[in-house]
Amino acid sequence: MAAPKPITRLISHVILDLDGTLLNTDCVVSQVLKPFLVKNGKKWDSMKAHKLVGKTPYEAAAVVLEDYALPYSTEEFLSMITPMFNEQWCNLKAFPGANRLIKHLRSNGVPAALASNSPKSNIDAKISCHQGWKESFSAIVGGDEIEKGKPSPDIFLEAAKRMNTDPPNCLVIEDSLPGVAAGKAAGMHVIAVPSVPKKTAEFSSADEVVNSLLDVKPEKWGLPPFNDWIEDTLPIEPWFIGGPVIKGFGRGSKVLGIPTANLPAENFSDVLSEHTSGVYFGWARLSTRGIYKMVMSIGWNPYFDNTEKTIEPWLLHEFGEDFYGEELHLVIVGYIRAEANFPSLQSLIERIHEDARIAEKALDLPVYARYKDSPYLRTSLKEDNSANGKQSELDSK
Ligand code: ADP
Ligand code: RBF
Ligand code: MG
Repeated sequence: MAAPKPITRLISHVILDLDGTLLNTDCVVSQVLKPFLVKNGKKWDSMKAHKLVGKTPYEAAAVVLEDYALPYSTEEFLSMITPMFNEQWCNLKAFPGANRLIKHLRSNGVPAALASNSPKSNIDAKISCHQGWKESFSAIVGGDEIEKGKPSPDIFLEAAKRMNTDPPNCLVIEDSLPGVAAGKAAGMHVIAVPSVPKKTAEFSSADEVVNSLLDVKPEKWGLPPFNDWIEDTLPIEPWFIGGPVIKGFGRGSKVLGIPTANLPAENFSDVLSEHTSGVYFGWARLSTRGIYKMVMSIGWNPYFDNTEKTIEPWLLHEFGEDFYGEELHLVIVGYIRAEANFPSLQSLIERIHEDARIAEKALDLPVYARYKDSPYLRTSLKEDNSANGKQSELDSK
């Protein structure tokens, strides 16, 4: 890894976007729009969802009306769908790392603001469902409180003003292109956390592009570092997945010399959309063989530029044979890094071996070792038809 650039900026204030940055809004958008479109004889196209990211409700509504050739005015359409959205605000999940970041800023006395294109009343409704959030922001600016929404800089300038600071002191964290443009136009530093996968190239105007909030390194900006990393790993709220081992791309062993026992990702689309791509580790159980240490990547394998998000667990044990079709249960307990591209296959392989060494060692630490006894690793998939281990999560507490 390249040596970190010397700190040339000293950030004192952070401004966070809400939808798509702290809160996973995408699922709600499709949950509301899909049935509405079906009722109107149209079919929801998830590929078009990214066009709505970062827009004000009015702009987003206009895009939907045009894309699906719906026979309503923007006002009519908004009056029909707004109540449906309002019912959903409390169901929005925080992205991994969102709570951690908000708490970190607060406990270190770094003033933070929220700046969202959503109307202020929606922001209030959304954050009221997340404990400790409202109190953590020294300013909250809604799209209805300024003249022009993002990409205009107004909203960020207003947030800085309300925090009594100047734009160059502010670090903006944003998932959308209009948001990044707004932050730069305001003369601020911007970290992009793209919510649309594989689109990092489009974010070149941002000062830094990170894969998820877990990858934000405040010390790069002169802010207090996170101190929850333990020996190159970050403990996470554990999650549980399991299923029969299926055929993958057929290149793990052949091309990399690293076999990965793939799970059917379509069975866990909900769990996967909640968790960001990256390299994780934990414990694995093969129903007829036992429990093993495991290191895995989840995502699009940038080096191979896959079109599907896959789950690639490498069990840290020599088996000497295949075990396709066997039941594999995983409990994922820690995070190592974002998935990355590499200049050569050799450097990818070396990095994966490094991940394995990190996981191997970390799993002996009590914080991670205790999950070896998770009931989920003992239950049979047949008993747990949900196959996403939701109920087992409670058991392991
Ligand atoms: P595929 O592309 O079909 O997943 P891989 O080359 O990645 O093929 O090999 C993965 C298969 O190898 C697994 O499905 C499993 O049957 C077997 N295997 C053997 N040892 C291991 C191991 N230590 N970790 C994961 N899979 C292993
Ligand atoms: N693929 C990538 O393109 N980039 C990565 O950073 C990456 N990290 C991985 C880390 C681990 C621990 C494992 C097991 C795999 C990783 N892979 C990564 C995935 C690898 O490309 C994948 O297993 C093969 O493509 C097999 O399908
Ligand atoms: Mg594989």
